[in-house]
Amino acid sequence: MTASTSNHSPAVAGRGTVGAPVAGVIMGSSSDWEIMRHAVAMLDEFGIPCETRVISAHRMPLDMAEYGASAAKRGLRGIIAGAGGAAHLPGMMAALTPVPVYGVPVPSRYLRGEDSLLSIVQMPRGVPVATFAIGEAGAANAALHLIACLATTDAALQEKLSAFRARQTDAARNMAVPPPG
Ligand code: RP5
Repeated sequence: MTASTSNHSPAVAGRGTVGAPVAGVIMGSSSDWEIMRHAVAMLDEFGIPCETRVISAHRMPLDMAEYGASAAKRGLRGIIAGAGGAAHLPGMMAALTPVPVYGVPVPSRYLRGEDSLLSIVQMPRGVPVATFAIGEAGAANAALHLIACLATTDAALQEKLSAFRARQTDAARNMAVPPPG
């Protein structure tokens, strides 16, 4: 797999420099980009070609339906969907496609993203959305989870993931706090 472009405009449709995108990163508004860019950065780090799009569930319902209907045919293996407030996008996307959907609750202005989290995580039985933490960590972890799924059939990617984990372990082992006094 090849590294995708580093052009981080939220309106960019395709990021993979070579090969078709295997991951979609979609969000309800350009205002979600500050959170969702952490998913794209992680996919970039692992060389996963991805595409990004703003698709608002309530403002662009027909575009949302079209994206969902074409996702599998276009070769997407996972869709990371972020939204804030009454966050319908991940659940609706999961209803529109068999491609796994990874939901990222974006912090909202008044309820700090607790509304987004509950909107995404409380899917009724039968149409799952894998739901991650509110904010940047959730966006990065959604990408890592998608990468882990892809790595089950890609030994080279599995090695990259193991190396990533090992670096985190080393960094934690080297952490220090100031001495007493
Ligand atoms: C949701 O409403 C978006 O996902 C975003 O988190 C929130 C605010 O959208 P904007 O008013 O910034 O476009 O649809």
